[in-house]
Amino acid sequence: MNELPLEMPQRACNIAIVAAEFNHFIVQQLVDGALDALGRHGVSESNISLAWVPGAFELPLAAEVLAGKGQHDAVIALGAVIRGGTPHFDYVAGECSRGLAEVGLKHGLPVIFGVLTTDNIDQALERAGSGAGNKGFDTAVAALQMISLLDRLHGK
Ligand code: INI
Repeated sequence: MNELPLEMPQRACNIAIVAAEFNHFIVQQLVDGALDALGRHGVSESNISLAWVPGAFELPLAAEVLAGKGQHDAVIALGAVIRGGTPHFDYVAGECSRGLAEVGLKHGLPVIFGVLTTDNIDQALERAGSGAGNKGFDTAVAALQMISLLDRLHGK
């Protein structure tokens, strides 16, 4: 059997983060978690770019433009869509996830879904805490694991 386990990349990586300003107090914690994870895994700050968009609905377009530049090994999209906060939760969350998946498949690039979709603020805060309970941290780890996997699948 040829098994490809989850691994961290053995090279320098360029990472783009796109983050939604809406529910900023939660999303900033996701950004901090992602930066923490990238730093712990040896990604230098100069190899990370961070772009803010107004809300989660705008994340796919920013991800698409960044992916098209071909300068990044992965795009991490961070946001928080809270059901209680909007009557159009399903449209915002649905279009965001659909759009991000489309960008990843179009460019063959890891586009990582770090958008919280919760019923209320408490659930979002639970997932944006410090350390292990931070979805931003997890998404950064997933980005690095996918970079490593794609390197191996491409025979690099
Ligand atoms: N954007 C979010 O990121 N989270 C939300 O919870 C949210 N709510 O509640 O509406 C939200 N709306 C804004 C949306 O993403 C767009 O920025 C806006 O519709 C302009 O296109």
